[in-house]
Amino acid sequence: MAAAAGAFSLREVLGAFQAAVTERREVLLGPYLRGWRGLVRFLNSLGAIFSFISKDAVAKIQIMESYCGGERQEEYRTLQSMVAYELASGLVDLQRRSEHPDSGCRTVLRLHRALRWLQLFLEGLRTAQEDSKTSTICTDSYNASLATYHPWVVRKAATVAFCALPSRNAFLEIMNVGTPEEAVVMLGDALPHISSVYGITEELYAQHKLLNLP
Ligand code: 1PZ
Repeated sequence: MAAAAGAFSLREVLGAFQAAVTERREVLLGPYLRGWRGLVRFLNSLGAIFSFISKDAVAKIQIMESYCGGERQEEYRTLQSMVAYELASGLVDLQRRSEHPDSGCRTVLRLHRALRWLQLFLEGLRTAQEDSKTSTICTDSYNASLATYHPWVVRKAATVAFCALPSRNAFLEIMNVGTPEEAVVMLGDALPHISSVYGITEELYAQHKLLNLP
């Protein structure tokens, strides 16, 4: 069954990441943040137990949206222009958070690390056996990515929340893409675009030595 008209489908959300990459391999912040907004909406639909996660994601999306709609919005059109502008203007705290605690560079870095989790998680979901547990796939992806950057208490809370995730088939269905089989096909189409955004960002941040921003 196809997603009902007007219903929220993860297909469009993941499509935003496709729209974020230009021919010149730039990452457009508008579509990137739209993708994140959609992911948060999806996360909220999974239940209140995830709200501590979505609150943090929303706070970061809002920081970025205010730059993108602010006085220097031209500089925040792409990730590349943002990095160039913030670095050239001394707007990034490189050693510890002090004068510029919420630079675009450090804020996107947090989302970027979470995108790695998303990539691993969706790939895990796509390729897992039908009877696999979503919570296990989620925990494994988290431990292989984001967990490294989180203190014990956050890791603990996250792992507890993951237990509330529905079974793999139910999860594929709430994506609202159609049958679980159709959702798997959609993930196969969408994941290369997420990988591409992730790879371009990782390369850009590595080039400018920004991968460990406080
Ligand atoms: C489907 C299940 C969803 C699982 C989501 C997996 C991610 C778990 C992340 C838990 C962290 C939440 C608490 C906030 C932590 C913040 O300290 C860190 C670092 O930011 P800083 O403190 O340096 O400002 N924030 C993050 O790591 C960003 C986390 C964003 C998570 C977005 C998840 C999107 C989920 C999409 C669902 C399809």
